Amino acid sequence: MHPFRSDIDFQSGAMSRGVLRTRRVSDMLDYFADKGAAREAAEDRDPLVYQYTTIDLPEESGHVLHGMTTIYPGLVGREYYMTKGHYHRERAAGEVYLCLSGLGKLVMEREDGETAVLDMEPGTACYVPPYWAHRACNVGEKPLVFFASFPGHAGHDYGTVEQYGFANRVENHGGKTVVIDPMPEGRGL
Ligand code: S6P
Ligand code: ZN
Repeated sequence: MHPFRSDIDFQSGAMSRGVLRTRRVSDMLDYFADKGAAREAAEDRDPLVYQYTTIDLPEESGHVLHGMTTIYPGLVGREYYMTKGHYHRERAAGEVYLCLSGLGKLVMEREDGETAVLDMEPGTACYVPPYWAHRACNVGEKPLVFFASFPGHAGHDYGTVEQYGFANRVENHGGKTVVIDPMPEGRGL
């Protein structure tokens, strides 16, 4: 393969090459806590929640997949717009998120119940170690834009998160950002 470059707009998250995917509320009905609010939004104007572009590279070890994500500002019920979130199919594959614009929270969780939440702001690189599911939430008023880079063989497992969700949810309560943790004292695992 020949070396190549791509051009990125830090404000919008647009990338000059790669495969663009979009996620609207209707694509995520089971992901938001407030199912009624999600259904209503989907039936109304079905807003774009996020979009992401991944460079089209062979999904094999040795390559470094990378791409851009833009999560728009907004709420479904009290919950901030967020990505679906996933484990890597190959659990031992980590990832780096570099925030370029906006404000976010990176919600992570392990299958043994361990959880973590990191703040994302322009200039922060967040490390998602192997075995951690990850979801980004936009808690600001403008688009949250970040660059992600992960091993070629990582693959994606969306099914586990779709079925069990994340323990922690990020919500807006009266203008304040709150991380809802159902077991703040730990899960005793
Ligand atoms: C891929 C990486 C990101 C996400 C993107 C969308 O491993 O974590 O590029 O694909 O942020 O999120 P999701 O959960 O819909 O893939
Ligand atoms: Zn990932």
